[in-house]
Amino acid sequence: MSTKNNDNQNISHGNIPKHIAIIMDGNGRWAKKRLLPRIAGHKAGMNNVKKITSYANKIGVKVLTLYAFSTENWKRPTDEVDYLMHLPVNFFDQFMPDLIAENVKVQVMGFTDELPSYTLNAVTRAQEQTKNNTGLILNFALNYGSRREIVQAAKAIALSVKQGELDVDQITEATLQSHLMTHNLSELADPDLLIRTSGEERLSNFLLWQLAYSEMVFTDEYWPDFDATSLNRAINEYQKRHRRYGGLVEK
Ligand code: V07
Repeated sequence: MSTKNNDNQNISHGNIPKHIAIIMDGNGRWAKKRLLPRIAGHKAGMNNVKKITSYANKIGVKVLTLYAFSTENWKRPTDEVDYLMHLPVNFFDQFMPDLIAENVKVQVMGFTDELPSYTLNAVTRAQEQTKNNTGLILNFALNYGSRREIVQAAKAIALSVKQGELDVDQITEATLQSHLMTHNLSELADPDLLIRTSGEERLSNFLLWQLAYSEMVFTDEYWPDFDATSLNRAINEYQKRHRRYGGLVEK
């Protein structure tokens, strides 16, 4: 079966990427273009998170990992950081009933102990309220940085060796992988597709280990303008690069 939408993007429903990761860039630029304050862009970006989540769930995506706040974002002006830290609260006040109805499971990964208590409360509550849901996993990267994640994994592994629980020769890629923040996504830990909006073509310290084999699609659209058609276009690009023939992947 294939679906054709109004932008002429055919997506094949047999080969939907299971795990899509998105760097949601361009919210500030979207606002500037409209002579609005940056925070108006963040709000529009947040509303778009809900739209894309519902659409991705509908077409059968299993995991959506969204880069909401990086460990570098604390360097932004205080009032902007303050606004951003309230977005998880606003997001759940506004969208929680819909997400529950849509069977979405919310997860958060990052150095969450450094978040303000109101932010941490909101994300804890959301994870709690959706923990038994079986639909799409909406995985927010919040105060996340990939190098720090890898350092944390290395320290934990070193400690296991020091305490005699692990032999150096037993350390494998699987050991490292099991200490990353994506480990509880199990076989879905590595994204099939990375999308970055707003024209930048860098990883910016996002999922460095996990993106080793992912297809990457970059688009000039600003995140608040990235809609279902845009997602279909990215998936279509993924499917063109990644065709399956009877379970074999032909590159
Ligand atoms: C944020 C909106 C999307 C564009 C990128 C920057 C601004 C949703 C959340 C969120 C995070 C965790 C959670 C529930 C919702 C969010 C931040 C920024 C910090 F459990 N959007 N969004 N968090 N933006």
